[in-house]
Formats: sequence, structure tokens, C-alpha cells
Amino acid sequence: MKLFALAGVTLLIGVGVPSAAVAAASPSFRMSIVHYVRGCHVWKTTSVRGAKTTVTVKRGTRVEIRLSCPMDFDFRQLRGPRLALGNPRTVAGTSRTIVFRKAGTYVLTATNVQSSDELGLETLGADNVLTLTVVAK
Ligand SMILES: [Cu+2]
Repeated sequence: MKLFALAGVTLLIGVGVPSAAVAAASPSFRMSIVHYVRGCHVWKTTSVRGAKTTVTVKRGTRVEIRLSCPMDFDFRQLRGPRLALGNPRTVAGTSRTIVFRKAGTYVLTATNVQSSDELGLETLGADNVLTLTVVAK
């Protein structure tokens, strides 16, 4: 019986160590899509970045994108190591997290599903189609 108990403890330690290592190796980066009068929405990190932006992260980073322009967006990948995006649609007010596991240059677009006109938002110019380049090193 003692032997079995020891085996159980060993197993727990064995499972615990790798997950802690993964957590430590997964930095996160937060950004958002915010409402903006010219073009309806833009990328924002710590500052407003415009319709096209590039962020550089460590490989394995979890990038969390919060949608605060009050419309849904469809995410598509144009370039880079393949990402499992699943359902392209992200609903207004929620966020999408994408993990950039492999080193490389990824290009994604986020296209609004509803237009600013449909939502009665006062904006200037056409609604932006957003492009995000993520360089993972
Ligand atoms: Cu918008």
C-alpha cells in the first residue's frame, strides 16, 4: 500500500512541474480594438495605434484582444505559421486570445461585421479594416 501512495505522489509532482513551466513560459500581451471617430475603430496597445499596427512578442505569448468598438469582428489570418483561430467571429464586448507559439511573422485582419452606419455611430470616412502584424521571436 505504501508503494502505491508513493507512486501517486510522484505522479502528482510529475504533472505539476511541466504545467508550471508552461505557465512561466507564456507571457501575455493585452491590446484592444477601440472606437475611433475616423474609421470607426483602431488598434490600441498602451496608446492608439491606427488601423495597421505591428507588435513584437516573445514566441509563446498569449495575445488578448479586447473588442470595445461596439460591433463584432471576423478575424482572418493572411500570413505566418498557421494559427488555430476556430470561429472567426468575436462578439463586441468580449475578447479573443491567440497564442503565437512559433517564431515568425503573422498577419491577421479583423473586419467589422456591422457597419458604423448600421449602428448609428457618427464617424468620419470609411470603416477601417484592421491589420495586425505580430512578430514572434
Ligand atoms: Cu467600429
